[in-house]
Amino acid sequence: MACDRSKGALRLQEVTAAELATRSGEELADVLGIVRYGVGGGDLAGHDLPVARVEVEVLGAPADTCEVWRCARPLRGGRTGPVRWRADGSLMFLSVDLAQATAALQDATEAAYRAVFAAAEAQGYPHLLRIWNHIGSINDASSGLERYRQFNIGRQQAFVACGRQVAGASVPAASALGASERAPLAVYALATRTAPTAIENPRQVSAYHYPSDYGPRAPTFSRANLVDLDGPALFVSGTASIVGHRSVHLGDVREQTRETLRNIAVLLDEARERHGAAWDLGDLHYKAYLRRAADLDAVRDELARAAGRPVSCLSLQADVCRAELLVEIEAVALPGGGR
Ligand code: 3EB
Repeated sequence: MACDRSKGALRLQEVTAAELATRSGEELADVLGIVRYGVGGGDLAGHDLPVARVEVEVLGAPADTCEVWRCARPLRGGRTGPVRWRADGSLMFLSVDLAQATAALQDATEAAYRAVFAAAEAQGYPHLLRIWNHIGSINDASSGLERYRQFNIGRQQAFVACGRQVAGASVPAASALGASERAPLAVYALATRTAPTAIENPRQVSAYHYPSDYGPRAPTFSRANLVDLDGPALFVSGTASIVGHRSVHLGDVREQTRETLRNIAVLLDEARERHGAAWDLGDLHYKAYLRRAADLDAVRDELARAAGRPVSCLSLQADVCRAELLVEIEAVALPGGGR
């Protein structure tokens, strides 16, 4: 499977773990990193690759579906502390192996983020473009505080400790979802050599300015991040049915999906008006996280309707970080379509 530059510098594919297990190291030489979904099931053994293990159930696709990030350049890879990484000269994929999974969530989060920052800086990719977070039992409270709120404290502490801004243009795009209680924290990320451009949503309060009703420390993420990867690429953060800072359409998954897609459409308007990057909803590759597996058809239906054509969407059962939210949707637009 030789690299095909005509398809763009970065591609995202879905492949089952069973199929990946049959591939030789040579065939995986252009793989930047892998995200292995599914509750339980084996790890991807044998290959010296960063593999993020995300303990959520896949909906409407094989239970062992993996996302495979491929690129068109020679790769380097290694391990820095608990972080396994590969990098292609402009982009770095990082996955944290959490040895300290028994630590309190706030401390485990701070340690994971410090490790990501250290590994990215050591390799010359200091800009965090996109971070994905999966927190086991995300809506449960332990020591009196919801686990998502504990996570937000640890995340912000790591940014401050590492001299990073916790608001404004350098804040990474992100998602934060639940996972099986067996997997307390999974963190994986993309980092770049050159600074991306964060985009905020004028319909929403920036998450890093949320009032303290949502926790003692605000979440540290931007609504989207735009970057040049041999052409413009857009990473849309996990997006939900939030207007201002409030959750809207409580209990109605179709309305929540429509509001979420309005929010994503507004981010595309911002990308077009401010940065000249022209995408519409039909150009994106989506990932949808559903609190209730039974909502799959409703979410797919609303997505196809809003996009105006069938779009690719990997759907997963995962709790969303506010207990009243039923769906969160993220997206990417890659140069050349990225498939
Ligand atoms: C929201 O808009 C919904 O804490 O990193 C979306 C994306 C959400 C990222 C995060 C949280 C995060 O607040 C939740």
